[in-house]
Amino acid sequence: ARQPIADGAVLLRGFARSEESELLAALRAILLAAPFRHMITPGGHTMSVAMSNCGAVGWATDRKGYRYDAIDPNSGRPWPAMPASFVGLARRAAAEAGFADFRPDACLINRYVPGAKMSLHQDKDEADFAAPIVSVSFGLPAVFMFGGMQRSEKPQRFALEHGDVVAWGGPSRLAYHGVAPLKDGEHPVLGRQRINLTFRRAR
Ligand code: MD5
Ligand code: FE
Repeated sequence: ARQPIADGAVLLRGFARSEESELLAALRAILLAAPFRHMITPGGHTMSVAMSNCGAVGWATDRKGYRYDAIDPNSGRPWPAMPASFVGLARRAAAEAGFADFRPDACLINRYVPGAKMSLHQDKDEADFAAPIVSVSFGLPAVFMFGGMQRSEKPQRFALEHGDVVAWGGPSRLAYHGVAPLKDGEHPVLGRQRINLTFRRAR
């Protein structure tokens, strides 16, 4: 079902479930070429979320700042290509949410283990905020925090579960958001982790 959760944000419960085995097989192949790593923030903190990317460009952070780059800094090679199954899912989800012709060029892959979190932030390293961001959740459920246009606004909380997809566009594209510390548990498919695919038009 298509569930509006904020101005411009649409939750598609279970949207990725029917293709999960194909998506997760493609994900495993990506991670062999570009394994998860804990990146360092410009402030010198090691992120609790482990990350990788696929696509023409990938998001990365280090002491020098945040950026999108075609090269994986750990391997010196280009990020793995975005599989057709990923592009197709992101495009269909965006269209279902009302965003026609989404052409993602970056897919950030986030891995949360119990205790890992993402503090409130805005996604603003992309060139064009007209394109939505499509996020796909797999594995353990997470409590997602959706704030407003100011960090001081008290965030709304809601659960994101295995196979859920959210398209964030319009006014929600630049809203503050984050993920509460992951609660321990065991997911039948992915075990003790949550994986989130975040599709973006970066360039
Ligand atoms: C996650 N990742 O669950 C989320 C999914 C990130 C990140 O936030 O930056 O890697 S993307 C959620 C998102 C994107 C753009 C806008 C909004 C949420 N929002 O308005 O709430 O690992
Ligand atoms: Fe974000």
